[in-house]
Amino acid sequence: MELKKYLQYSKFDSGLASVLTAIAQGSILIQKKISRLSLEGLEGSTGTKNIQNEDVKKLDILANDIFLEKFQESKNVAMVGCEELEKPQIFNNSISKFLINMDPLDGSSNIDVGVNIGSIFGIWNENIDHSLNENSLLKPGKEQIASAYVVYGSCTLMVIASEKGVQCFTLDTQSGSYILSKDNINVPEKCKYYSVNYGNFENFSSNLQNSLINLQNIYSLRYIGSLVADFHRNLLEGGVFLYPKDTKNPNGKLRLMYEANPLSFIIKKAGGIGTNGTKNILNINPTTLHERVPLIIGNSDVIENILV
Ligand code: AHM
Ligand code: MG
Repeated sequence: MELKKYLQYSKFDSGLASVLTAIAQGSILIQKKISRLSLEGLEGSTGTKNIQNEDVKKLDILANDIFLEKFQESKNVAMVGCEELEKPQIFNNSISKFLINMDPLDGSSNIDVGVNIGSIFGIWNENIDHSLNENSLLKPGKEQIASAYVVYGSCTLMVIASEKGVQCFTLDTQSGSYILSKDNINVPEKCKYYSVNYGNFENFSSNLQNSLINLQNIYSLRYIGSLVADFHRNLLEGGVFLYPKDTKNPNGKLRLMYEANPLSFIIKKAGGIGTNGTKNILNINPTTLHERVPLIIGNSDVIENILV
């Protein structure tokens, strides 16, 4: 079943359906650009740094611009917070108040080397009729009404989570539409993998080092270095992804609003959990748009035994 039909058939709110359709349309344009990356001169950096002082890649900016345009066209998005923008983008033509936090291109270090990358979106609904300001986006993850991600990999997949559960759609590049390929996804009870950047091992707490030694005795290590792709594999196969705090990065690396929250919403709907080591990610009250958070996400029973 095509995404459009699925959203109608499953009686998604029409505003939310329009936001998800905008994500699908944007991602199809980005997938085309990725498949011709070097042929269109889209490899490499812009030579600028983002608000977090990270190197900005040409595809980061292109993906940002494409999704912003699609959201504006949908007229259902009032405001977007984004990894690439210091301040949120406000759309005055909006007819409803969906708020989005997005990482338009996750896994930037893998863009130029042909490895899976993705896009991540958290979706909130602003019910109260008041004007929006910079702080309107700072809502806890538990208030998301839906979240989604796209993986550009061996095929292009879009996963959405909402009150109707978690579904995966595969892009049919011939017809140019997403087709439902997995319905009602639940993380498998049996965990297979753990995913962590072992290069940071020396900087982890001794508790965490011991927990990792326990994990390595039981599970296989898989680490792509694109959160969205590591997460997707673990969601389907069973696994735990860790980007914990360490002595050099006391708040970890990943961003609460547009990486940890959307994926924690999805894993919750699939029966797992996302934590910062001590607290459920979805219960954290955000203070800034670009704040970082340690993230441990996946099979709950395994995470229960990880000490930070
Ligand atoms: P990005 O959003 O700029 O691409 O950065 C986030 C990425 C995640 O996708 C991934 O999990 C992490 O950074 C990898 O970091 P490291 O290279 O330190 O392992
Ligand atoms: Mg990212």
